[in-house]
Amino acid sequence: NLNLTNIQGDVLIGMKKNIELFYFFSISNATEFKSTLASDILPLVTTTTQLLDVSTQPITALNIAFSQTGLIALNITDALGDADFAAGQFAELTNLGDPGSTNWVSEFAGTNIHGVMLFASDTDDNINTEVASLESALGDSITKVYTLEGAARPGAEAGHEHFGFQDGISNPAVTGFVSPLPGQAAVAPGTILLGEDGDTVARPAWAQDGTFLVFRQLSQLVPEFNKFLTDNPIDEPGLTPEQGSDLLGARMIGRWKSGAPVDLSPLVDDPTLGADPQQNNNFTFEHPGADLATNQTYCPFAAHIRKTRPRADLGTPEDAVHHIIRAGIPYGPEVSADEAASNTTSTERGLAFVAYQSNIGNGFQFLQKFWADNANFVHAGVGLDPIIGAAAGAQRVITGLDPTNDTKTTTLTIDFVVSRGGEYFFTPSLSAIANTLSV
Ligand code: N7H
Repeated sequence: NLNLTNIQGDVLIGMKKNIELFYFFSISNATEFKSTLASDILPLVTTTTQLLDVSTQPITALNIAFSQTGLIALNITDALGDADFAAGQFAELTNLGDPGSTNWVSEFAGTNIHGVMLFASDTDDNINTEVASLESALGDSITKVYTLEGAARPGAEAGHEHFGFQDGISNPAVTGFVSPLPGQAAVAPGTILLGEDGDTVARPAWAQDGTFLVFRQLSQLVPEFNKFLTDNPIDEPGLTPEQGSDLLGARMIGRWKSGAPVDLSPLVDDPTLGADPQQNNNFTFEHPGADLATNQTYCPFAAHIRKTRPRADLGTPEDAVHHIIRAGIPYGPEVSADEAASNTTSTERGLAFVAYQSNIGNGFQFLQKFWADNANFVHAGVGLDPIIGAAAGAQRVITGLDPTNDTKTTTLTIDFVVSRGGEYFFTPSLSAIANTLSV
């Protein structure tokens, strides 16, 4: 049984709030910081148990995580057993397909960020109040390096990311915590949590029930994406150009805007299916009478959700380790009328991407580098993931997006998702904060 009062709340179920502030800091005075960590921060750190029930959810939820340089600043020298975490994200940016650091937020370019606090609530006021109170308790023991505020999109777009697609549908079910819904991947707790069943790496005892938090600020060129869809409708008999454009978008993701998987509803959106948790994950890409290795009439091999979770393409049972729990949130304003009319982004928006896993090389990095950025995964010549696949800024060639012509290639001359960088963090258990990090 997992110790849910010891695991920070965002990891297994997310913060359950509409606004989330990522507060990146560096530590200037370790002794003072440790003392405030114990006295003021730890009592506010939200546990999994607290988030499970609406009645126990705090007004403002708080989680905290540390980079490798942050642990060193706290004089914690035990190796956590993760080379990617130890190196930091900046050292690895070419591994992720980023075209150097030109697009990186300057504060992420380096190893100066020691930690991040995640504040989540339903109003800015609540968040500002808690930030001000912690800042005053922390005094000059830390320096604010950078902040990014994410928020659910307004009205009917709530829960949808900026391209317009329902997000947060498919996360793995951690065995011993929840039972999987139909089609949901079931993973051993050790795939996400250090020191739990299924984690095969040697870890210091205090790291148990911690996890690695991958943060990425991923900007999205929404008007440009929409223009691409408008210009390249799939010419399928019976579809209007607008429906053909929607179909192209759905095939790039592998789901319609409602969340309905194209594998179950290949030609039109089906909002009832999209909203039904018993059905919206219940597919494998296998179909009677169709060859799994070649058929793309239901879902392209390159589709974002097929690249990042190939289901039956990798055989059954599903692979055990290449899974992450995603807990990101959109940031930035809605597309303005000017941006829509000019098909050009002028104000940054995107996804404050958060992924949890016990092994960054098996999790986020594997999905990005060996799957999304790999033109020959899951089959030779498939091309990159049209959403997140990156080739250091070079154009991307993708096959299979047109269900009427499997061999037709689509060339994407720009990336619709542009990495602005990020960092790798360790989200410790509450007992690790109490007994190791704050002493
Ligand atoms: Fe993705 N999108 O809107 O296009 N993602 N993602 N992602 N993603 C998913 O199933 C999106 C990113 C995964 O189990 C959905 O919850 C955008 C990175 C995985 O079937 C949508 C960005 C990585 C899944 C998006 C982005 C992943 C997934 C469908 C960046 C890892 C689950 C909704 C701006 C390296 C696959 C859902 C499964 C789903 C979008 C980033 C991974 C709509 C816009 C960087 C594992």
